[in-house]
Amino acid sequence: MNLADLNKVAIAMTANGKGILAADESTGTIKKRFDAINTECTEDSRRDYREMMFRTTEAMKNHISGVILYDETIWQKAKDGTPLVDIIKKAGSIPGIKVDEGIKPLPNCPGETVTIGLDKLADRLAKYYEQGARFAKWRGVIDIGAGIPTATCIHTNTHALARYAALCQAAQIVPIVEPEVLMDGDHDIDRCFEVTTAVLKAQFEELYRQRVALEGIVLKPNMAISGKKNGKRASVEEVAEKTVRMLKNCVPGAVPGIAFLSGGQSDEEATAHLDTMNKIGGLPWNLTFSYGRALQAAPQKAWSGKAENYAAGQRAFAHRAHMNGLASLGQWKQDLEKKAA
Ligand code: 5MM
Repeated sequence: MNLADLNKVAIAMTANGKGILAADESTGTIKKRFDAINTECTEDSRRDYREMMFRTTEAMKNHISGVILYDETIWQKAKDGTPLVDIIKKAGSIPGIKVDEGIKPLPNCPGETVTIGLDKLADRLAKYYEQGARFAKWRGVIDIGAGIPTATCIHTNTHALARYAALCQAAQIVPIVEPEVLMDGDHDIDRCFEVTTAVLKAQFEELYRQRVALEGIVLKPNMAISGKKNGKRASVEEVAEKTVRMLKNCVPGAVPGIAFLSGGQSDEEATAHLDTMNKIGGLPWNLTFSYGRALQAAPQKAWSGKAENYAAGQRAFAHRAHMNGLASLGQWKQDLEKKAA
């Protein structure tokens, strides 16, 4: 492992003013997104849609440090035959790859899951490196509900994430470590804070046990936030203050950068939360975005699977990338959203 090079990549992934585009929806998930915009989900339509974003050159150059790809996409070629990976690289962005193989029920823990994909991971990582991937992603899923998460679920998922991270670094690939605590329930922000704190503490303990070099990872956490079904949602200020407090308590300063998932927040909420945290400032790591839905909902709607909407889709993507780029610097203003509307 060359730690200096891993550290350089991790720093570039969370560079000032930039963040990560999570475009790694598995085929089932992208189908759901396409169903919502009445678009047929085929290999070509998935390619066209993703190519549209990757060719939004200025936004990619200025605000997107890296793109997380799904296995299908990393091997795909654009309409003109250029590999999609080359388009991403030409735009100055780093190609990355989702390497987990999804979630399965966790035995003896009703309602909980474990993320799979460790078998033969070393071989797959070597092939992805050859294809241009310089970072990877693995998402553990932890739900909050009555009697969950169990200690078994937290241990099993954080252990798998640490094993994945160690294998990535051995393959000279920066691991994005994503232990996601879902915001689907009716819990309040303090319950999310408590569970996420337990998960992050366990995560760094497991990373330590697997001898993962923290200078060569990027953490992708959820924010401390109210569950979607909670009637009394915490304010932007409370989310920012509690998330920063939680991270300061759990994440060592050796980690170069933290890139949040959006988790089902609205586009503007995800931007406002990130911006407010960066306005607090004085943090040991860069705080940025690694958003899927909060970056793509607008361009998906604008494009709606129609070639004539290509430019509108690119404008919508460029706008969200710009807004989140500003938020990563604490320079976003709500007026900028209104002006674009
Ligand atoms: C883009 O969605 C990713 C893949 O999901 P599936 O494996 O379920 O298809 C997902 O892991 C994503 O990278 C993160 O959850 C962040 O996306 P959001 O939408 O939460 O910002």
